Amino acid sequence: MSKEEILKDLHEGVVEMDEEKVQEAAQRALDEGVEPMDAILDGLVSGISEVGDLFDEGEKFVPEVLMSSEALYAGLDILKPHVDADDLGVEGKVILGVAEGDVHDIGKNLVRLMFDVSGMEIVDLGKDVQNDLFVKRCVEEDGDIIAVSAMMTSTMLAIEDIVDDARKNAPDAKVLCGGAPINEKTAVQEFGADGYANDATEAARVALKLLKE
Ligand code: B12
Repeated sequence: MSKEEILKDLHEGVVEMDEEKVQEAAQRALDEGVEPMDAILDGLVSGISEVGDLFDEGEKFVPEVLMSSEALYAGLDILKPHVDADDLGVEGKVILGVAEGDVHDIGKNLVRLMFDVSGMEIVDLGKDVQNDLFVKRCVEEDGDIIAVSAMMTSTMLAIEDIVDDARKNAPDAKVLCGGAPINEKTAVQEFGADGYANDATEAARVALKLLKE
């Protein structure tokens, strides 16, 4: 089976909410030597992006999107342990979580994966994290970076509060944020964050830059 066919199966498995198809394709990707990160990005993430478009068009509904994300996670579980450690030599501790009121954690988990393979230490607070917990845990854990994910226009507003809290109570920590409704301008100019990234690979790069500042 060619790489293209395997990626297509991963993509289709996510769209079709077919956990078994995704698991089989993920295993085949490993057996056939497909780069695990390619399988994740060009198969699984590409599939959930199509699901997002179908959701926007009213062709898919929340329960189906949820089943598609479960299929994505089934593939991620198989591929994740095989992602090559691209150790960027980053030494730092990141406090990571999804903003209050927001349960979208697929993006956050991919960011976590990239932080992980870059050599960073991660404290994962999970999803729907109370605003004040980010800075509180950063102080307790002596973190270097507070990384906030927000996927909704309503929940992204939490970032501004977290930045204010950080400036007062954890002045040495850098705040990094990301998520679909956010861009560099909103993140840095409006919310006052130190950094923004639009995908997981870039997130690790920006984190590295912030740690060196
Ligand atoms: C999957 C999904 C769900 C799943 C979530 C499952 C899960 N465990 O995550 C379920 C079904 C639960 C869900 C529920 C809802 N959803 Co929804 N959902 C999506 C969907 C289709 C895909 C999101 C996703 O996972 N994308 C794939 C990942 C890989 O991309 P990503 O998250 O953007 O992450 C990347 C980057 O943003 C970046 N990044 C992300 N986080 C961070 C953090 C840092 C620090 C950095 C540097 C970078 C970074 O790197 C990531 C990896 O490359 C989007 C549509 C879309 N097109 O985005 C809607 C979407 C986000 N949902 C939406 C809505 C409205 C809802 C609901 C309110 C629906 C409802 N009526 O109940 C609920 C809300 C629940 C809640 N309170 O949070 C809206 C939000 C609209 C808005 N702008 O406010 C969207 C945009 C759909 C739409 N067009 O209406 N949803």
